[in-house]
Amino acid sequence: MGRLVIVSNRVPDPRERNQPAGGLAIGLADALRTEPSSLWFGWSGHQAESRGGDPAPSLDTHGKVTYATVPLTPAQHRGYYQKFSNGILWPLCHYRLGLMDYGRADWHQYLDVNRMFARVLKPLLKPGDVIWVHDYHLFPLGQALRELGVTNPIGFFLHIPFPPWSLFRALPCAADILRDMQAYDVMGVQTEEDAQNLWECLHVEGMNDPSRVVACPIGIDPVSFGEDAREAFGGPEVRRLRESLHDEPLIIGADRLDYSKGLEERFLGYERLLIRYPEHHRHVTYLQVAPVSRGEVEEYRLLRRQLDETIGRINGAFAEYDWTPIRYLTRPVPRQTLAGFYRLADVGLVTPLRDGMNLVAKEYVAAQDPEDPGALVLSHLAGAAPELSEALLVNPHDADEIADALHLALTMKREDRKKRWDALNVEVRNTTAGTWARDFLAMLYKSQKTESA
Ligand code: ADQ
Repeated sequence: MGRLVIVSNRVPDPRERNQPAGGLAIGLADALRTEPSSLWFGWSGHQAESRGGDPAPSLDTHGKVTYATVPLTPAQHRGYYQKFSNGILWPLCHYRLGLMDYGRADWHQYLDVNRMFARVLKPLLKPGDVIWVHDYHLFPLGQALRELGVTNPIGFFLHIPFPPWSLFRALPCAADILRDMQAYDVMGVQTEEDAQNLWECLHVEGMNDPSRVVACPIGIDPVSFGEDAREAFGGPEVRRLRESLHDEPLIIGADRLDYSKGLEERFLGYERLLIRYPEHHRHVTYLQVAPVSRGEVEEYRLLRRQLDETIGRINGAFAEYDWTPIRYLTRPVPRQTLAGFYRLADVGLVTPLRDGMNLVAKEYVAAQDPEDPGALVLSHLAGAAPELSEALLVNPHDADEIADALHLALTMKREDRKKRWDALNVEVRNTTAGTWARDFLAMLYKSQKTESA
């Protein structure tokens, strides 16, 4: 049997204890544990000037996984990664057309980097390998590999939402991307809505086989996450946090500092809670952990400044000399410590304006004490919402709705919390990182058999 070859923009450094906060690396690391052997290919995270020709990949084997990485030149990093991937595709796929800043040179850089990845990867491939490409940075990679003569099965999974044709067609190179994507044997997205949107777009560009587009929601490893949460709960960080709260309730949020996560709207929702339900003054604390992400992109710098201002304003207006309504950290917190914080928190607050899935919502559920679980307040625009329909679902644009849901969550009786959590927990245990990878790969293998039949 061949290897599983994973291709993603960033490849995690297996020696780093604290991986950057990012859903893709976490979902895949959980899924890879069950694979007999695999190759993980992508960008090293470093930049280096070109010495002419393609870079040679660095190979590093840890256990069953070989990591093969290449650096990018500063010009590639800017055009392919910062501009085209994060300044054009990311806002477009999160329905934020107004933030899309298109430039044709960036599109060409994006294509060139995808072709370079294909040229460097091809000699590392073996005949039985199955290739699984991840995310919006690599839409054209499958086609670039096919043009080099690669005939192995190639699947693609998109971790972020896919918008409808009426929006996607605003991208000047939409048709090129959709034509290139048809090189993939299977294309997976997080939800039925994304699958419908992608299928509609591919169909406009001439594809006639809907069975190649599948909804395959990602999950976490709930058992190991639950264990991490229990262990961290007894540790020094959770003890310090607990002692600082003096038995008063805690609301927790944890997101990369990204405009898709709805942080500004969430703070305004919390402010509405303090305005409309003053009984929570001097009692409730909201801890938001939001590690800085993509700090070199202008939009993210602006967002950070705006959040600093909003939090300063809310704390300035409501704080007492012995109570701070919002505690805000822009450093990453180790994932295990975060698991302990989730277990301690009475409310998990997850309100993205759009999100492919949102693993934090699932992690919050997995971390709870089954006898006395907290309540989850979740945006109905997160990809996780159809599965986690027993959460307190809110529209993240409606500050009053967030305030009402927070009040309900803070005052909910234990039996009600338990009933909701039981239903949520069933979902989190049914769809895991393991079932996600297994289901997707089963479809990829099946497509191979159908083709050769
Ligand atoms: P992300 O946008 O990164 O992922 P998410 O799914 O929530 O979003 O995953 C974030 C991960 O980082 C979680 O595992 C979380 O625990 C961790 N994390 C968040 N804040 C952290 C912090 N402060 N410190 C340490 N760790 C932190 C993308 C898509 C999502 C999709 C995933 C997986 O945008 O929609 O769910 O990929 O497909």
